[in-house]
Amino acid sequence: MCNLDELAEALINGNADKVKELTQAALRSGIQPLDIINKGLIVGMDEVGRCFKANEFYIPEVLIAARAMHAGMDIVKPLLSEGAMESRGVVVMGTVKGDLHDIGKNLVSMMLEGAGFEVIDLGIDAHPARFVAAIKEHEPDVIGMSALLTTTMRAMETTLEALAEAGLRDKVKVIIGGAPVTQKYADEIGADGYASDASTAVDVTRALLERR
Ligand code: B1M
Repeated sequence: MCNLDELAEALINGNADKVKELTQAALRSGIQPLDIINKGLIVGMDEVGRCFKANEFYIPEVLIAARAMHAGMDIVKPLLSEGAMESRGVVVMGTVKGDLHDIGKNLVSMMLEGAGFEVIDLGIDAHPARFVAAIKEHEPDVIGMSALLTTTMRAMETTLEALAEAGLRDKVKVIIGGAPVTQKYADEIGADGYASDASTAVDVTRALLERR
């Protein structure tokens, strides 16, 4: 038998082996894969986000919990029938042109995945044309841009210009973040949202999609 609260707790504790074991036990006891995700893994990751925001957890704990979440997801995802897992939305995420920092961007991506979003990761040094191409290919709800350098944050503006030139700006919401980025800058360049940390990025993404 497996209780999903126990699964969420193992995830919060970052115990990937236990998450694997409890996920398999849950499946054996007849719990549906989707319930394992929504009532176990996502519940756990939500709590990790809350702890991170409250400074009860730091970056290593979040990364370890995200790894535990992936251990469970790897088991249940292949069992979902096509379309069974209703994605909360699709996010194309990238570190902007000229910028090689990806630790924060990866953390944001993992928290979004933990919250049930599908994330398409463009990696680092993502030029505006790559965001444009990814929007055409994946039709995301949101694009997320990360920048860690005062020099590269300007690429957020040029990416928004490229989106507008391609006629795509009103097709997606845009959220930005990274150490030098501020709400003021987001307002200046016309981004739809700004988040100072990975957990807030999930809240802002949810709020942007609710408002559509
Ligand atoms: Co770089 N680096 N670095 N660096 N580096 C900084 C950013 C710097 C502040 C260090 C310093 O001088 N004190 C400085 C920037 C100065 C400035 O512009 N103001 C700097 C510099 C100058 C450079 C180089 C130019 C150094 C050189 O070569 N002379 C060079 C640039 C390379 C390039 O990008 N073109 C460089 C290179 C590197 C490494 C490759 C060595 C390495 C990156 C490795 C990697 O990412 N894989 C590196 C690192 C590790 C850092 C520091 C030490 C740590 C950054 C980090 O990962 N933080 C950093 C100094 C520091 O911050 N203490 C520094 C942890 C991470 C979880 O936080 O990314 O802020 P952060 O993400 C947070 C939030 O910002 C937010 O959520 C995250 C989690 O809460 N967030 C978002 C991030 N993205 C978001 C997106 C969102 C929403 C929220 O929505 C989409």
